Amino acid sequence: MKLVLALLLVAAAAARADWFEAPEAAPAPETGAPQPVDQRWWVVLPASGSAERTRIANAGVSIEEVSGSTVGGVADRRALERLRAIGIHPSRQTELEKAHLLAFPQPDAAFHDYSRVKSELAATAAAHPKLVSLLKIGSSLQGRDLVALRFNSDAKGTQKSAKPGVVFLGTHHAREHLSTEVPLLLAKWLAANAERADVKKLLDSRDVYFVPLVNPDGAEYDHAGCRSDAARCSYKWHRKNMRENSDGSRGVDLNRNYGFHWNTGGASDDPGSDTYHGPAPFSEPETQAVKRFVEERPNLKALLSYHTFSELVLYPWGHKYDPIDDGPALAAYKAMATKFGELTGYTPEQSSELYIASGDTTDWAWGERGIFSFTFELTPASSWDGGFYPGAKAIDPTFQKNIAPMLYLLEMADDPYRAGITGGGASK
Ligand code: 0X9
Ligand code: ZN
Repeated sequence: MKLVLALLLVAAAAARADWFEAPEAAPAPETGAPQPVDQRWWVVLPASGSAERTRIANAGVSIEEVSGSTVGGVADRRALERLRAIGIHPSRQTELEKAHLLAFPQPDAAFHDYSRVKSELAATAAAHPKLVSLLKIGSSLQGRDLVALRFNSDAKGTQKSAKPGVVFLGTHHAREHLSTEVPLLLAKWLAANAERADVKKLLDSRDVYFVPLVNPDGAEYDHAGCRSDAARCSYKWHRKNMRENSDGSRGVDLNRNYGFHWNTGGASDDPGSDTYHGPAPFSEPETQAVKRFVEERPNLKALLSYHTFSELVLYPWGHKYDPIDDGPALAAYKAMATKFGELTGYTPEQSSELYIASGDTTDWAWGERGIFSFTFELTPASSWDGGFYPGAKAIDPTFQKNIAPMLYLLEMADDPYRAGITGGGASK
């Protein structure tokens, strides 16, 4: 047994070394042979600040990690061509087909697929009928339900509430499966701990929603090769929804499709790119559903959208470098982000410090609706620790770490501005 384990470790180390250390040749120039439209590579690129990262994002790369003066991300052929045209050359480049097999050596049955997310949410609502209700906020492109769990001690289903509202969203990006687990487990935790004095006080005075799976079609597609009986998973590294684009590629980046300063930077015109913004703002049923959900609930005061990975707490603006110009709001954002950082160990920063990207959820929710909105990039910190596919071992610690930030956001939701006055403290 030990020998087998040792052999596996050696094989895994060799495989990792191949992924991370051996630069591969740039893609061959186009020949007569047809190329798959959606072929993509994991690339490591030199970038020493947010302006350089934005140039890379503008070329259509989905930047996934920042490490010193380099970034790692996913690029399609056109993004590679654009990078080359502006003089940026990958120091490493690996076909995703090779990388993804390394990412998950075995199936991860602990992750919830679409049908298990639905059944867990339904079971939670059924077990707590006085507090919890289940609602459908829309349908995905392929017709799957977009399901929300609501916590409100008075109002159920779609009944109106005047209580300050908070919404937690998961998995805009298909391959970020941990961002389904966290809101799902937080919702279950809230139901299980509803009688704890501090939790009860919050739940009596708030209107709370969880939508753990905004992009069910993409998530299902991503793990379709990972049946529970599969010897090895072959996740597809799929990011977008499942829109069939005119060039034969798949998907619109839902976190570039929101209609606030849509397509003004860090989003791609290339349908094959991982950051394709779609043909129009809110062209996708998934972003339309979130929009409608938010617009129908003027009591919403705070929003948190979970993504992976890099361990960051991000706040608007993301479409421009300027800070938000409402001084008290900016002070509140900074204080809350700092508090979130203390509670999680994640790094707080304005979204555009990472890189400019337009059309994301939080810029829209803040810019159009005045909702205090954050993006959490969850565990792990880097691709060395598993990137999008950190394995089931990451679920519980990441969920546990995110309980206190959830309670803090619920606490602050009656008046988020007060964070700027109290320095992030809950009371004035
Ligand atoms: O690029 C994204 O959509 C998010 N990162 S991810 O790796 N999960 O794809 C971050 C969005 C943050 N917003 C801006 N930088 N504008
Ligand atoms: Zn994401």
